[in-house]
Amino acid sequence: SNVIHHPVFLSGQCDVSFIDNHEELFRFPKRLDRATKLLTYIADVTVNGPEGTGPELKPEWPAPKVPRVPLDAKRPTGSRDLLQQLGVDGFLQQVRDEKRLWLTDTTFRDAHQSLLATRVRTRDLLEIAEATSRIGGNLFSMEVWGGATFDASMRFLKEDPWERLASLREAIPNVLFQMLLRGANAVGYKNYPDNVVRAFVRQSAESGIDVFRIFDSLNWLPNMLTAIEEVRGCGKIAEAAICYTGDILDETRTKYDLNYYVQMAQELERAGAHILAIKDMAGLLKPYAAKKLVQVLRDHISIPIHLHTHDTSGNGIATLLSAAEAGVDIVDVAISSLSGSTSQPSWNSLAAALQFTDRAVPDDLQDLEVLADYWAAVRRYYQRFESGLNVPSTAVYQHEMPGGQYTNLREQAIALGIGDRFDEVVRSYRMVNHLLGDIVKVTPSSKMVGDFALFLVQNNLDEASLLERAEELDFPGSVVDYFMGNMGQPHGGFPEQLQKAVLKGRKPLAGRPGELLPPVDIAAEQAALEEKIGHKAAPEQVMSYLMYPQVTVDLLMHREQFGNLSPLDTPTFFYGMRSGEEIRVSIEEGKTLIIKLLSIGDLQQNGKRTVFFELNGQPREVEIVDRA
Ligand code: 3PY
Ligand code: ZN
Repeated sequence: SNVIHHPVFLSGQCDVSFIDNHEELFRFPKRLDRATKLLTYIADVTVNGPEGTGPELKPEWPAPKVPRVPLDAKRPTGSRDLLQQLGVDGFLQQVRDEKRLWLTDTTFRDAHQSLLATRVRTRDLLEIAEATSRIGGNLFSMEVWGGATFDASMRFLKEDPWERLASLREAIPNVLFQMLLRGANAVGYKNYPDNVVRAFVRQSAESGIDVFRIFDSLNWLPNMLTAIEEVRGCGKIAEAAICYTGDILDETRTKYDLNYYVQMAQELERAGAHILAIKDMAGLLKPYAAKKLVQVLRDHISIPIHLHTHDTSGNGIATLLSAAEAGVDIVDVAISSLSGSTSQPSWNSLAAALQFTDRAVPDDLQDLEVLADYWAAVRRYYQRFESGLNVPSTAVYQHEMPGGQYTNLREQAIALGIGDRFDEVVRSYRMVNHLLGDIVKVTPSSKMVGDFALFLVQNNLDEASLLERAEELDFPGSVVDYFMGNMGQPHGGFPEQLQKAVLKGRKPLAGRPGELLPPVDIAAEQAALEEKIGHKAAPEQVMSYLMYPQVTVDLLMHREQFGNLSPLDTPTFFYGMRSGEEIRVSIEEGKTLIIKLLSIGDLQQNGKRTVFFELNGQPREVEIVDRA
């Protein structure tokens, strides 16, 4: 329409050179603005590399095949339709009554959090969403949100997690959406005042979450109650978790024995949990331990039991099968090409293993392969975030590191310049757990153990030298927080001597942080955010700001500078463009930009480079600071 309304065009005096000679056609404020922002981003990432780590030549990958689903065919009735028909209690009764095993697909959340440092972009999820809603129409739920995806999407992918949720919800209306909520820590790394947790739950429910898996990083029940109550109040499903650590079959490890878990499960049922989750975040639940745990829990509680594990040791499928034999109702799996290792066991494998048994799942094995093919191709885009851990590793039984932490801790170590000492970091992680008296390790307690471990390696400290020098050391913030009681109370208490050395005279909190912290004035926070960004903020953005003030402001500023980057394909998003390469970017329905990168200029005195493009056939230049 820019063309057909142009006076020269309307006068009829034009041929094809008309567009070339009238650059003003592309100077419409909004449109040109978006294109310029996009070119600036592409120039920047081409010159400075993925996440600013130095330029890397973009590899050439074959395009993933997106399965063509018969879009006119009726979408299968899914768990979300059932929930709407039957209500929470009726639906969960059906889950209990049916013989089949129910599955949760974690591909959109934990799988990539655990394999690819949480980097999978919304665009790649959306491409396969429609197909998943049909092929996965028999799932109990899809875990699509929460955990580390919330801050990682803002921090690294420059995405708004709420936009991700809204667009997935639209594409997948029939299957329950599940999120991981860290109890009083919501989707952050510290305890928030109760009113923040409640507001966050309400907004998440409103934005499309149906099932909330709620845990506390120290298995400290008081930290879970507010969230459970609020989820119930929203009419959603409250799935409360016992985090599994240790080994219930090992009689020498008495701190977390069978009785410990049974008691906690009973307390959670009494507290109003609709479902009990066994959250085996590190993959420590061995097959025969799973059988025993599920059997005994089944005898002591009546709500459905949902097992979450990680396949780090290679024992994952065996664990799920023995839990299935013992009567577990729901288990977590991931599509095969994003399964195994630090991720969940394979959906495809489990579905095949259960065929022709009374716990068989109704999923079509061939269709699952189609989803797997898509993800196998997409996974290549993220190869630089792979953990390098591609065989079963029983070392997890020693270090007990959560699957979701492994790749992230590795990234942290690289960022600190000790990536080549990652072995030491892992050993140190185990030592820290021992020093702390064997604690439950899951976000944020696991992050604290990780920070502590990195700190020891950076400072060349072992257990003896640490204890000797503790008084004079300046411990990482998360470690101080932990010993202050800001994450809650660990089972068995704090090691007193170390606590004294870390706190250096400060008095630790005695009660529950969420109760002691003054309520946040949410309207005032909204005003503060709006002041910083210079325009009105949506309620969802305010929630992000309450969780991660700086990250949220940075994201919104990034948006101002570069625009919404979701239309960019993932290889271009991470690597930029090769000289001579041409891409098409569909910025909205019917509007496609054709971008060609011609060349990158030499480094100038002012530290900048000029990047030469062609945008829809017109030459364009962008100046970029070379930070590499
Ligand atoms: C998270 O909190 O992000 C986790 O995945 C914990 O297992
Ligand atoms: Zn997990």
